[in-house]
Amino acid sequence: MLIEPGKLLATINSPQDLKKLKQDQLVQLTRELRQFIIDNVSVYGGHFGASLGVVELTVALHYVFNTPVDQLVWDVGHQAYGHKILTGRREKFHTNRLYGGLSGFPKRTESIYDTFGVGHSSTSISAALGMAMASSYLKHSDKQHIAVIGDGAMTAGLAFEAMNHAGVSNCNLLIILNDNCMSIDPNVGALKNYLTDITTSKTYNKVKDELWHALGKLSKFGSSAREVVSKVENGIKSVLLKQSNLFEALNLRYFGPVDGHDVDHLVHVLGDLQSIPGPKILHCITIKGKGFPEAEKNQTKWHAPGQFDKVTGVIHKKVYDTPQPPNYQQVFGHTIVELAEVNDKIMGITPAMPSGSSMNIMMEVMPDRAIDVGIAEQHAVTYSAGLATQGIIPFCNVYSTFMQRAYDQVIHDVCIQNLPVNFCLDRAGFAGADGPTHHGAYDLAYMRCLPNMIVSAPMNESELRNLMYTAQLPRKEKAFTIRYPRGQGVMPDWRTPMREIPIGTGRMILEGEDLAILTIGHVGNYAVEACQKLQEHQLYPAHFDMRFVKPLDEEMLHRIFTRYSKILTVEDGCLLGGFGSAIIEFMADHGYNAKVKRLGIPDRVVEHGQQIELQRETGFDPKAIANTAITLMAGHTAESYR
Ligand SMILES: Cc1ncc(C[n+]2csc(CCOP(=O)(O)OP(=O)(O)O)c2C)c(N)n1
Repeated sequence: MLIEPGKLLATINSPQDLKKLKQDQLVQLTRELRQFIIDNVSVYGGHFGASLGVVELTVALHYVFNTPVDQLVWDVGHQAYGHKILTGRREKFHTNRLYGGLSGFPKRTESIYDTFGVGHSSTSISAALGMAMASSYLKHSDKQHIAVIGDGAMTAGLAFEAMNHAGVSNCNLLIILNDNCMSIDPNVGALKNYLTDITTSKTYNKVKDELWHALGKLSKFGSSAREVVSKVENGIKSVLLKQSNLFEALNLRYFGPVDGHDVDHLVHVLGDLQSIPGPKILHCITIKGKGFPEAEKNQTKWHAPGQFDKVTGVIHKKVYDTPQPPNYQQVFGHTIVELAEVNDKIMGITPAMPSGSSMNIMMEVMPDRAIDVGIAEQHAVTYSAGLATQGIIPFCNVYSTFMQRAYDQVIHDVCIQNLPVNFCLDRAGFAGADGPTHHGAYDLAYMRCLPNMIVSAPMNESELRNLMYTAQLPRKEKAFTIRYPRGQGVMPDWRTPMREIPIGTGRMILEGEDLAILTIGHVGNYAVEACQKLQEHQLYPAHFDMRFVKPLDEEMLHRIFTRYSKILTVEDGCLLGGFGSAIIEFMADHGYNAKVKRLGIPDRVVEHGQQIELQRETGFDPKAIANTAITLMAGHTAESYR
């Protein structure tokens, strides 16, 4: 379906075209850009509210700054749709997040305007500061460097590390704080309260207004602007301002708050800030979902709503005739509540993903026992470790990809101290349309090499429940990782009674001959499908769901290696150092000599697409498993099974 841009937008193929517009045309352009985003996302899906909220900012930034020479860095990048559309990707925008199409995030290989690849939050200030330092070293003194960061992303330690550094630098760095009071869920923590205070404080706004008044005269002063600014600062940025402003205290000049939906004013303000040297921050107030009433009203739901009817605002949901399996996320959310109702030591921790992980279910019914700590994975892990020292049983739920950020905390604060913390790693395996920044590809490998760590993956809903049940049983030591993918399991009737799974035990799914297929986690269901197909070809491999990557079920493996000379391992994780590697290590350590073939995520960056498309591409979908099994068992070529 071809989506037509508005008349003005149709003329913009680069920021150079944008600069040809008169300033009084910008409001019309923002309307058209907003509509184009609505038209596209309603049909093709993707992130929504965040991009709508920065339409005016995006237009103003590209209108004022000399991109791509000036370096514009978007934090997270889920809000950069307007940026993509204005920087030559309008005609391809309908491929956004689709297999082979545009990435949903800024990506250096996609456009010269994408100065830094993003997806994970809170990197923008560090990256822009690095660029600014480089420019200063290379004597590109006129070059501007702008980081656009949300109030949610600002809660992360990394953002503060960067500001701490920026404050003692002399770089041309402009931080734009896009404050909409929202993360995906409502933003949390003391910083949020501070930003609200600063936005509503009368004293503050009086000082601010005076400052802007003075700044408004800047253009008249031409090259003496810097002098004027310092006078203005000395004059009205009083002791009060310095002491009461967090950013000023870090030596960043603070400007704002300004209305982030007033494109005219933004152009004016950004123009002025261009001539103010050194690190500075502009505080913009915006509304997430601006311009689409449903999205403004329910900002969490409309963060990434999927396809919807742009007229009625109704989100399209697939309708099925038969009961469907739940998402693993829902199973986690309900099961932790069930367990916590009986075991009062259980607590839930999420770093900024209450609705994504379904921790919000527990937060709703047990608000004092389930907490969102903000975009702060490192803190979430160490905080959980602290809880564990006092006998609490923490279930720290972190997306597999975001746990990468807290790796040292897992090692230093949990494993070395041998603390019984439970980690539920969500979105393990391919994340799908979010792409390589979000794939949970590495967790099996990065967790299994750690001492005092149990690593498991459920093959279905019931197994997830059992693993969670097992993880909350009294245990004095060892961390316990349970990783599961995004999306549906396989059991419509999933509320099965829970039982303990002895740690380090696998289970046989299918008895067979010649070949043993060893799987870990949800991809075991692909092997089940493959085995059914193979039986039609009179091929009968055995199938084992190993359940634990660490400790491995050694007894079972001894039996397997004694009985089978051909082994096929399947995992939705990286092949280097993952589950298959563990099996080969076992084989080598015990002197077995089987023919082993490993299927999983190869050693390269796998782009975005639906999970199944990516599994097909990388060769571990049901068909690829069956074909590999045929090759191994009968020496046939992979083509023999279609
Ligand atoms: C390290 C990391 N943790 C979690 C996320 C998931 N995430 C994506 S966007 C988002 C909220 C960002 O909020 P904010 O920066 O205020 O931007 P807004 O969506 O409100 O525009 C979160 C938590 C992430 N991308 N990176």
